[in-house]
Amino acid sequence: MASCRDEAVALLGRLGVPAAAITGGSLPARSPITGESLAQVVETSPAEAAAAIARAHEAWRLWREVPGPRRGELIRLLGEELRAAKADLGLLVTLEAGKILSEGLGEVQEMIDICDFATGLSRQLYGLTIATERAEHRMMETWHPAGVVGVITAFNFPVAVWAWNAALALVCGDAVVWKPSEKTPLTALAVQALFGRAAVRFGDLPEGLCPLLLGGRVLGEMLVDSPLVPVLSATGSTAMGRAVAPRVAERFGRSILELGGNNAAIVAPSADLDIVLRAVAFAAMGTAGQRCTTLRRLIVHESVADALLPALKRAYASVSIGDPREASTLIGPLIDPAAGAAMDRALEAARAEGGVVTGGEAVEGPGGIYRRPAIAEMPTQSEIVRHETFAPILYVLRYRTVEEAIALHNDVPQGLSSSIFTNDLREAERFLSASGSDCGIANVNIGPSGAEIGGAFGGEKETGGGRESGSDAWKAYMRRATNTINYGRRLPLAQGVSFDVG
Ligand code: UN1
Repeated sequence: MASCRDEAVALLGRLGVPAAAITGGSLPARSPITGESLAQVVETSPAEAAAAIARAHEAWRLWREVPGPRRGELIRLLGEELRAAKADLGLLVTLEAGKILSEGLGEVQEMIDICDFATGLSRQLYGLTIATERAEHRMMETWHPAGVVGVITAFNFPVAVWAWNAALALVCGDAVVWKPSEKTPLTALAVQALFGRAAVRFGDLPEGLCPLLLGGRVLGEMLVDSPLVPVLSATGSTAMGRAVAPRVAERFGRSILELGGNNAAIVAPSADLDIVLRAVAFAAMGTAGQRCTTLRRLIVHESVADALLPALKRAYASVSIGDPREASTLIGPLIDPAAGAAMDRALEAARAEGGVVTGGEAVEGPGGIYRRPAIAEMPTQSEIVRHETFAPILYVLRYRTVEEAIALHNDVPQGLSSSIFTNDLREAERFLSASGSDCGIANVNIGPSGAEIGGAFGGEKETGGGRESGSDAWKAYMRRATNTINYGRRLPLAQGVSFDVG
């Protein structure tokens, strides 16, 4: 295999990233595959960031006047650029975030999908007309561009999460200022270059509408605190959300938060175990356990546990771990040594809490941090099970009644995604009902990860309550106005109030 650095430099050149942006800077870009340095990225200074936010605000003032369908044309062109660059950008995601190539390509596909969605949406930014109590009046609501949207993204979906936010925000008439993870500046630069190509083809895009801020926490904090940023969308840990949300609220900004998950699947007695096995393998081990939707808890009925667990352990033992560029690899590296240490600590805690752990050991790879995914059979839903560790650890719990399973399922602080595997209609509908799963995503007979863009994505409780991507998530990127119009010659007041000055 070529060195990650050589491959990355060639890809960045093809994707249109200027060499000056990735040489001699103070932000190191590393590949988790080998641990090697890929580039020294030039950081954005706080003064440059402040100027970029101010420019984005000015650009928004022009962009908000551009008709929605014309704004949609920009996103249609971005989708075309992404289609043309899919192979290169997908491989760059693999090199910088460490996910296997088919997942790197899948992430770019997710960007293309949201561009298609947003292009259609650009002709459907509609409000309601509402019956009014007054004669010769009309009441309606209209949706207007909100302003600058700040987007803070995590390393694990370094490009797709930006696209969910940016594609919607741009057709909604907003400007978008992006602060990606310090761990993935190169994919962000590549997306910026592709966006630049779309902008040139578009023609008259306001200057500075969509800037990129590269660097550390201080830049994210500028977005959090800026009064020029009415909407802040942040993806990351619950700890990050806890720091961000009150600061945005303090200035009456709006935040869209996608924070930690602790996603579970219930396996009922009637479940099709072949489907369970395949779904659990992808949901729990895919992306080396580093999705916010990763399956972390398997709640198995006691009558099927002894049939399912040996098969699952065989799958865990045989899964191929290593260089994610190899076609045969299913599990790539963890993002960095800290992630490996967090996994080791969590497994120690699981043992201390009475768990029996299979797997989890270090695996020799091409230089990065590689771990065999682990299964931890736990006596109870103890502290470590209730905690999100961003690593491939699947905690297994047993249950007797479906009520007990749903109670266990909901008894964690997070509420992102969930599944039940059952062929019993009553159980499935109970799980999806008001007294079932308390998550933002609840599935039947598929795993909790790998959601499509057409639905609203996000979750409750410590997951933060935000919704991105499909359905009517676009509304969070706009401001709503209620309009009442009098087309008569009298002035009736609402609620029958009389106030006659004549
Ligand atoms: C994330 O891990 O931050 O549903 C996003 C999924 C993907 C997105 C995950 N479509 O797993």
